[in-house]
Amino acid sequence: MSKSITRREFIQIAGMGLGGLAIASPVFSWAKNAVLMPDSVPGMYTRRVPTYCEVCFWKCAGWVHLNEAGEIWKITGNELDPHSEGRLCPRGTGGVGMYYDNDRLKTPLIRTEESGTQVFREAGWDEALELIARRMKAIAGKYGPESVALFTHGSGGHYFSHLMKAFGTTSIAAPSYAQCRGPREEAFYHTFGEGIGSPERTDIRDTRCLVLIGSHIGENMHNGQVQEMSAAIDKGATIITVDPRFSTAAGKSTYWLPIKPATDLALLLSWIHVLIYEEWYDRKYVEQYTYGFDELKTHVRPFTPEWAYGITTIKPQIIRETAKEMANASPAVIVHPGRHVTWYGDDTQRLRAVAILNALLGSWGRRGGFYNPEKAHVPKVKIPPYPHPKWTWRDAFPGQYPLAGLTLASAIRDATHPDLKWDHAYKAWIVNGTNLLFTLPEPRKTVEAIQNLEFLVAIDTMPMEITGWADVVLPECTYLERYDSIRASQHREPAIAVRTPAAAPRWETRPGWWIARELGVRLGLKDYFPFATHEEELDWQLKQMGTSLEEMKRVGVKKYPREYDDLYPLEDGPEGYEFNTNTGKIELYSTALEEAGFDPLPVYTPHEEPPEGYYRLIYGRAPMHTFSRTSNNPNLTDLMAENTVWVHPKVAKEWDLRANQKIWLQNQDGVTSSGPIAVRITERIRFDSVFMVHGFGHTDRRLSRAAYRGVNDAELITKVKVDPIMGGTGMRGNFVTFLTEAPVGKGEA
Ligand SMILES: Nc1nc2c(c(=O)[nH]1)N[C@H]1C(S)=C(S)[C@@H](COP(=O)(O)OP(=O)(O)OC[C@H]3O[C@@H](n4cnc5c(=O)[nH]c(N)nc54)[C@H](O)[C@@H]3O)O[C@H]1N2
Ligand SMILES: Nc1nc2c(c(=O)[nH]1)N[C@H]1C(S)=C(S)[C@@H](COP(=O)(O)OP(=O)(O)OC[C@H]3O[C@@H](n4cnc5c(=O)[nH]c(N)nc54)[C@H](O)[C@@H]3O)O[C@H]1N2
Ligand code: SF4
Ligand SMILES: [Mo]
Repeated sequence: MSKSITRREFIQIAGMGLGGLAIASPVFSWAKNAVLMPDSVPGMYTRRVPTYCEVCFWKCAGWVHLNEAGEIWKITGNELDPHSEGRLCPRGTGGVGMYYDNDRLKTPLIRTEESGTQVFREAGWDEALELIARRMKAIAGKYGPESVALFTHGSGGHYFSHLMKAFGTTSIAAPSYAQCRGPREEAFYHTFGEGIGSPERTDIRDTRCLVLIGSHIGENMHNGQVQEMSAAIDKGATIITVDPRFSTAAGKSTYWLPIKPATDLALLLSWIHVLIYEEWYDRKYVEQYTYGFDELKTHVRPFTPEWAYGITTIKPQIIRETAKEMANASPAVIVHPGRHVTWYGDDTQRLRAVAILNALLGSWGRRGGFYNPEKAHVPKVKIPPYPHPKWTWRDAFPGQYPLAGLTLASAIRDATHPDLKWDHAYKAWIVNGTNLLFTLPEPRKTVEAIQNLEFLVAIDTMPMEITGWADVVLPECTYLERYDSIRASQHREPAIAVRTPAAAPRWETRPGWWIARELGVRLGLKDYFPFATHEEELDWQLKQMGTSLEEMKRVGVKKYPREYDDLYPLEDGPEGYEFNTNTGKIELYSTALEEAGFDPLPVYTPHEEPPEGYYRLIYGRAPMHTFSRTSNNPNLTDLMAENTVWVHPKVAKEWDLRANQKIWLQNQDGVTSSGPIAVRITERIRFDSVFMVHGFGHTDRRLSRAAYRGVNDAELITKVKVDPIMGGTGMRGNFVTFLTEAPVGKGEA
């Protein structure tokens, strides 16, 4: 029996039990693993099984091909799938590497102390699950089940959320809200009465003008969206990209507006000004469907292109010209709502301005603008009602973030931190499929919150930073070794896809569905888990959807006809259309924001500027990686092994930096990067900013290919601007300077 350890040490290496396995294995080169992976000899595979990808949240459906020995060989796209159109992105193809990665978690691990040092010891499933159930019951007995919180991202979310709700807590958070797309969902909801959802309901395929504001499609490799953008370009669409960096998208654009970072709202307000005062907006649509036009017109009167020029550095002529391009394309125009939009803390208001622009252009509900998606309904089996929790995270923040539609991962972290005094407390976290030390800003605060917990369980496939802090680590098998829920995402046409195992789980790894059920049974919640196997559950659901597991294994994807013929409900200007807002209209002027005490029309406020000798830290994606989850993937590290810091030539000259020189970064609060990063000197970044790809700079040495490769942007994000409307964490107000010598205790370049 393990005793409870309160002051956790970060465990980088396995304890004795697993030690032989994990430490003795040399740095596995992909060449070595290739023994398991046959060369691609055409026609040599004998079998294929359907899956949908888990390397990112686009969830493309595909086929896993097996070779004659029955081993996983390659993954290709499913032609019937609207998310992938039969093609996978490089990460999806590289998903094979997740399965073959020998650094994977292999058995359950339990934190223990040996000769004064904390280590993990290998454990059997029974022991690990019993321990977790016992600790959860004890914590619930003492503080209530509400004191257990779940952080989750990815497919397993369904199973663990269900388990938590049955247990009696609704403190369940995904980072995809407060660290990602929360502000855009609330902004669009409070304008059009509906959110954007995923895949985004943007009709890029048929658009004549696409405006990207910090949305770097092409590096942000959401498959269907990238394919549609490329089709739109082929058909002659105008692309306008607003980005302080010359992104891949900027390279394909008619206009690149290298905006001064943090000033986008000024540009948006100015575009609104031009559309209204030049009378380039869709007058009929605005009269028929919107509320608050006169107030908006008065509000934006001062925001001329000349006003915006002084703030954004974008020339007035360009602001007018690009506004005209949008108007010419209207209504087949999309001012893209973006996806990772938690930038500067006024993000809901910035996205409100984006929504208002789209309304003025008449693009919502019209072809080439925003379509009306549908999804297939997946039946749920009858289970007992969930208990009602006595408190939630909201009790820690009375009156704050009133328009947060979902739980804030950052708020649960903050409510666990010893500095926040309130009536309740979080005592245990279950963390599934999210590497919180990379994902949440202010990672030190995350560690301090963890130290304040009585119990931390991490469910992951890899030995990531979060698992190094856990008391119990449960190794999930990869998506290639398991069934998962039926994918029924929104799209133009409802479609479903299934994921089925292409191989047995390697080592002692298990599917999330099984882990959640086994825990449920041990917590006395068996009635909530009526099916003994996931296959049975899927088959039961599929049969009610007019198919079966057996059929789905053959086709992988099935399409359903739309229930209503309303893909573009506002195309012909129907009378009496009701929006799901307080006024039943598209709210240019938001009554909900006004009621909650916020500006009903977006107001520009200047943001802090980098101090002398510092540069704004901006970050983004690379096409061949997803966050921190792929940085040890043998196939994908072959394509890109680490990140670099992009520096403008003028700045490099001032600092006497050479290309590929390894430097350390230090931020405005004196926090220095854990390791060095190579300099990339390029005109593609503004002189006032530096850029890096998120997801590198791992510090867990159990990741043999990723440890200390590049820098983790999150560790330099120590200042956060929280959106008062919905709690999104604005992360782009951090500034860095360069250290060319190794700081004390940080090793060599
Ligand atoms: N600094 C900074 N922070 C950010 C961002 C940024 O760009 N910069 N981006 C933000 C955005 S947009 C988002 S959406 C979030 C993303 O946040 P996360 O989804 O937390 O991102 P990852 O770093 O990929 O962490 C995923 C974790 O899941 C594990 N995992 C992978 N597959 C499986 C599986 O099948 N089962 C289980 N159980 N685990 C699995 C991985 O090993 C890894 O530990 O981060 C946000 N935070
Ligand atoms: N390959 C790959 N694709 C992915 C992911 C991945 O991990 N890998 N993650 C997916 C997920 S969950 C998300 S949320 C999306 C995120 O993808 P997006 O929503 O497209 O992008 P962001 O990460 O917010 O933005 C990065 C871009 O914003 C620019 N930028 C920085 N500051 C400013 C500013 O002040 N103003 C303007 N206008 N631009 C600025 C940066 O230069 C960069 O080009 O990507 C998705 N697609
Ligand atoms: S876009 Fe790429 S990584 Fe994302 S689900 Fe599709 S194939 Fe996988
Ligand atoms: Mo995201």
